[in-house]
Amino acid sequence: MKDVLLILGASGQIGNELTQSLRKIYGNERVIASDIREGNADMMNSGPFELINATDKNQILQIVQKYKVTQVYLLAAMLSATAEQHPQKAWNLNINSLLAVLDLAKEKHIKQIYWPSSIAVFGPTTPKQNTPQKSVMEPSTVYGISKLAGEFWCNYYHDKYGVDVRSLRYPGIISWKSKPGGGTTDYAVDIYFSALEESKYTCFLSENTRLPMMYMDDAVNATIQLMQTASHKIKERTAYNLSAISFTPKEIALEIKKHIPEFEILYKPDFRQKIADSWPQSISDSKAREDWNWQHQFDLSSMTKDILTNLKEQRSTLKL
Ligand code: AKB
Repeated sequence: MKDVLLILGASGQIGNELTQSLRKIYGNERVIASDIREGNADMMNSGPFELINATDKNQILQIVQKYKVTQVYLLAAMLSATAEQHPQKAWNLNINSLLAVLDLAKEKHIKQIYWPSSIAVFGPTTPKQNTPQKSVMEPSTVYGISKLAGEFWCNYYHDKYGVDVRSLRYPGIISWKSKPGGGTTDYAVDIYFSALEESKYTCFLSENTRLPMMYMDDAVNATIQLMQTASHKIKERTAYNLSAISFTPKEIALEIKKHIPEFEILYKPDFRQKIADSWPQSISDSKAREDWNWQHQFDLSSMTKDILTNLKEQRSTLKL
């Protein structure tokens, strides 16, 4: 039987690009996009789309049965900064959506699940450099607490019910096709748009705040690679550390200046500084590299070149 994939949260930053990549691999009709709101024209026009509230198990089940879905990618989530403003809502969305999907797998409606975790599972007491797979985990944000609890729900459903659920601890994901919303690492996306539009950017984190980051192409590849790996090779059923690059606002600004010499950055840290300060500065992902051969492609320089080239091209097409 051929796999049919359902993406919950397909209109979000990662969901959108993941859906497009999966449609290229599995065929448009076998990748069902869904979200609580409609996505961009490319996604809406390239294949099936359903409006779904990801916390509503019955709604998900109806769509699973309608399309004979075998795999669910659950990307719907409230990110770190917004979650601090709405703790209860964040917990409800991040945990109840996961439990709904885990139960569908336990009841044998679906065969495989992807659910993203985050570097936010680590907290102020975790070693900051090269944070290992297994380390102190005392998150100080609602988002981090929900991701840590979620990881252990995944592990529990795998151990107890044999559910094939897989997860990655994403660092900040940087993209140009779709923007993130409500995260602490979002500055590293906004900065490119502002650099091209106004040649200046006011950063909500201080200049030397180092955080683990990754280009969207690498994040999408890692996700697909993890899901295509034979089940017996997946040794971590909480979530895998995943890493590519680490940089500070000052370093990304210097890289942008190589392409836009007049670019200027100002710093006005807000409440997100405290969240960033609680996270690791760099991550060791040797387990992912060992278990399923993970390798990233983009560093800060190649990512910056790729983003600015694509955004410039997009801007000139829009002006035509
Ligand atoms: C956020 O900033 O909240 C996310 C994350 C690191 O998980 N990008």
